Amino acid sequence: MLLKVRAASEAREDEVTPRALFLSRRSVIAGGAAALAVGGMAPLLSGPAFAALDAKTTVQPPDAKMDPVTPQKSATTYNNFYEFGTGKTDPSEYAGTLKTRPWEVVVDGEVGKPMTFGIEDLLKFPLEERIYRLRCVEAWSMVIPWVGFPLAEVLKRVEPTGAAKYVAFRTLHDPAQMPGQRLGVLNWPYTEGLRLDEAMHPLAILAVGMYGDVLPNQNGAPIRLVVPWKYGFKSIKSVVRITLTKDQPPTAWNRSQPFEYGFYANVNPDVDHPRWSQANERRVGDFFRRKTLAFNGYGEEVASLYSGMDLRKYF
Ligand SMILES: Nc1nc2c(c(=O)[nH]1)N[C@H]1C(S)=C(S)[C@@H](COP(=O)(O)O)O[C@H]1N2
Ligand SMILES: [Mo]
Repeated sequence: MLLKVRAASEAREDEVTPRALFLSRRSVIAGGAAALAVGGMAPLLSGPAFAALDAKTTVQPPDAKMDPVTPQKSATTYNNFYEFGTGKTDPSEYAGTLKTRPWEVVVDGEVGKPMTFGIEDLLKFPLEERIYRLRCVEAWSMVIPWVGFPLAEVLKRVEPTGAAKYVAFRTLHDPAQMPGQRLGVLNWPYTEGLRLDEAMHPLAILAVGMYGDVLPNQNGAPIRLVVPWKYGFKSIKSVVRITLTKDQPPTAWNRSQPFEYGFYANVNPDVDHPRWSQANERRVGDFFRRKTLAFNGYGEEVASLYSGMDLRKYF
């Protein structure tokens, strides 16, 4: 793998700095990181910010032509989280009703050792910062510094059987906390799926934080998937169940509009959405559009997962 991992040095300043202090520094650090990001140096400078979640390493995604990090304000107020409404500002306005403690994630299905992880257990996995592009199927994108760990770490712990070929994910279903679930815009709960080899890929992470702090509810607290080479809708939020399966699992968007949203949903500038082009995108905050990259720029790492597949058919 091409991930560059930097081990934290012993007793770095950010590990001994009281939280209040480094939080107050964050804006300065974030600004510096964004400015330097053009040169590909940003992740190394974000140390003090992510100590809030005690990330031990910074993993620079292979695609180091890193565009500036999207302002935190944009990434936390321009969201898709239909459980709280279909407007972009609905999640930040209404997701306060989501209760993220206690929280459990059941991991079961075709596994030798089914397990239930409390959120406290999940926060004990070694956390890394990952600065990834997120490319929404609606043709806008952001660059977000996630804090999390590889999904593979959880999957290995439950010991997938030889029959496991896919991984199904499910969001919490509770209309009292998630008022959007009272409306029939999707088949609730929101579900997603990956092939097992995609799920095991080191770029696929479970995120518990962003911008150095715990995930805001609107971004999928307390734990969500992030699969950077796929359209954003694959990155399911507020996950409560992960089930390994023999067969390809049904997924929410594919069920509601199968001709528009495929199971694979790899970012592909050559395959248009039936109602709009996917050839380019608007980075949130930018005026001009930019070209969309195959696999959202992560082709070197993930294209081999799809060798021999017709990606027009398996869109
Ligand atoms: N449970 C759930 N997960 C979801 C969604 C949703 O509506 N519900 N929206 C998806 C879509 S379309 C996108 S683009 C991303 C947006 O993530 P962000 O708001 O953190 O940027 O979340 C994805 N995960
Ligand atoms: Mo999206």
